[in-house]
Amino acid sequence: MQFLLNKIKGTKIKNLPWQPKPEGSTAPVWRYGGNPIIRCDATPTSNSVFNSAVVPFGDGFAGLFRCDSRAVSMDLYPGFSRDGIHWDIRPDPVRFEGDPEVTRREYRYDPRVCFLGDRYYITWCNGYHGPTIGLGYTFDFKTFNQMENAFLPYNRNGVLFPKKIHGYYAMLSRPSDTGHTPFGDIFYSVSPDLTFWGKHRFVMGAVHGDRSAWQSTKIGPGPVPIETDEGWLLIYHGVITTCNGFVYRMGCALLDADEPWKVRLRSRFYILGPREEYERAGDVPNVTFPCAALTDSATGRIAIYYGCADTVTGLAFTTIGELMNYMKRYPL
Ligand code: BMA
Repeated sequence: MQFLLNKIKGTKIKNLPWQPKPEGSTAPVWRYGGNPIIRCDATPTSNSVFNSAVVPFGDGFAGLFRCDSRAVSMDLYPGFSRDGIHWDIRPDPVRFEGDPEVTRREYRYDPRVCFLGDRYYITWCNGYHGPTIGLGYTFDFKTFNQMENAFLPYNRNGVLFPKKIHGYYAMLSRPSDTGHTPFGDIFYSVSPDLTFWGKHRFVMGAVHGDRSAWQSTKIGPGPVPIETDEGWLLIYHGVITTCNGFVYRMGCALLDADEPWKVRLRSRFYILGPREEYERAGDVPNVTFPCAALTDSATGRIAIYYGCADTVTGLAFTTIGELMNYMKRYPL
């Protein structure tokens, strides 16, 4: 059963990385054949390179990569690519300019990058007496400015919307605890200036019970929401607690265009989960964790970048039509 052909709004990316869906596949998302695209030792000191954020930049792409070092410290490293598949990740982490109280580094991980107005904004999980949402910007991925942390600790997974909504900057986030957080729902907050955040709204939560157990422990926003003709398409992660620990999979939802805390559609089934060896085995087994999506408005194609088992970076593909059909066919 096919539904209406939906459209992605926004820019065209002519050189979006892409492979067609394998013949006979019934999955809404399929992996790049050359996965993982970034190995754990991509920089001279890295132990692992995973939950990472990429955007179109110049003739190619740029991004910030979560590299855990061989001291097993967590930081963000800039990287550049011509094709979105082969990446040159710089050997040194970003250095932020800004108020020393805020730039004082405890740890940084799980970046998202969002082009908005004239610059690339960066959000990440920032250590400041516990995890909170760090916020900064760059124009060139060479110099970086840090702003105030968006929220009080504790929070992970802060994701900006790529345009202002009713005149306000808008962000999804997932309040947490200081540990590995056995709970977690997604909230929406707005700000007039990217410093003061408020009007917090509940968006959606973990699904308790058996109906959609892959997202029964916690959920968190993934890539920057994708603007479509029907609302905001959100790819997110969902977690179940098993006897061997957490398992991280991906799902998707459609948020209202004007009031994005209202969920219009949400998939009951996950769209991608740990299946391949590099997703199943690594420093943290059974994790597929999306942090970025490149989209092409001309074709409706979507390329998802995701961390695999907290060790390497994978690439997967889908289209707006695939995800909309899946949500409408298998609604929560
Ligand atoms: C979360 C974050 C992610 C990580 C996941 C699985 O709390 O630390 O970066 O991928 O756990 O370990």
